[in-house]
Amino acid sequence: MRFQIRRSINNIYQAYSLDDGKLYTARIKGKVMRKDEAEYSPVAVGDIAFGEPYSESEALISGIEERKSYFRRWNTKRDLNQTIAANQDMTAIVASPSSPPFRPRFLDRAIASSHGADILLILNKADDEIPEYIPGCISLYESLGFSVIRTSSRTGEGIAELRDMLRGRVTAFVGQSGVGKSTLINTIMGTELRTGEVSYKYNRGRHTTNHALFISSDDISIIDTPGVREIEVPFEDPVLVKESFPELRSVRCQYDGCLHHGEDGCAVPGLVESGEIDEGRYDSYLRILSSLEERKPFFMRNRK
Ligand SMILES: Nc1nc2c(ncn2[C@@H]2O[C@H](COP(=O)(O)OP(=O)(O)OP(=O)(O)O)[C@@H](O)[C@H]2O)c(=O)[nH]1
Ligand SMILES: [Mg+2]
Ligand SMILES: [Zn+2]
Repeated sequence: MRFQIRRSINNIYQAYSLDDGKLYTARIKGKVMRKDEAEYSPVAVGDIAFGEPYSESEALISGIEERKSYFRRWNTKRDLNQTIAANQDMTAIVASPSSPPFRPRFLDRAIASSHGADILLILNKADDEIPEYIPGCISLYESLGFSVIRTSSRTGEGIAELRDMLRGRVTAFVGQSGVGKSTLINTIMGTELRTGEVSYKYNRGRHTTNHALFISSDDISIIDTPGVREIEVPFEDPVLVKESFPELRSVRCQYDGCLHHGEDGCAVPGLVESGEIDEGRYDSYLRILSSLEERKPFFMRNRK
């Protein structure tokens, strides 16, 4: 049987059977899938798994199909990659203007943690006062080709437009805790997901959503994910990181496949100097590359 994973809590999954249309509580069969020790959990919400039921409502999963896309982060507590959502058509990165504060470098890391899916940037809580630097920052992302939308669950701004963008596909909502992901999903889907108060003491969310969840209606499917305080890019091929920076992936330097981090004949520093490439974005990129170095097994380090 083939299943779509709809919820994952401590290695127990809610799996929707694509064959009989029933929901099963599923576990991973034995050790077959544990061989990939580099992953926090071998199965993520959105995965298509195969396995067999062993009762009316329980099943064993023995493998997953290759992912066409994923959002994956570095789990700093466990020192492992962790896939948060899989097989989404679009990753919606949700941010808020002030509570919690808007952080472009967070966006850069979130973009670089998503592969194979379109990116949508959502500036939510548009009813809140928008600090002066934000519109310019948003235009930069638009000029790089990212779709951006402003929304508010309070005033309804942008909701109809967002609904249109979500129609007919699967979208994973990711972002800092407290930016209003679950509230937005409730507004769109009419669901009653638990939402929380932003902690004013720290001006950040309180991790109200604690596991990823697949929600679908006739024409819209959404994966809600737990908010994070910080996002770290997973350990992966630096070429993938370069690919997620549109302004860097197209630059041709002296060496083919230049990673733009200090190689001889690299054209990027000049483009940053002349203002054609945004300095903050380039800085984000360099920081991500060095964080990957720290995650590499030592014998692979310092290889360009
Ligand atoms: N001003 C304003 N506040 C909002 C809006 N949407 C949500 N909030 C508030 O933001 C807080 C956090 O909302 P949640 O929907 O729980 O945020 P979340 O992103 O799901 O948080 P996590 O589950 O921790 O990742 C709540 O207090 C909401 O009332 C909005 O459009 N405008
Ligand atoms: Mg939430
Ligand atoms: Zn270069």
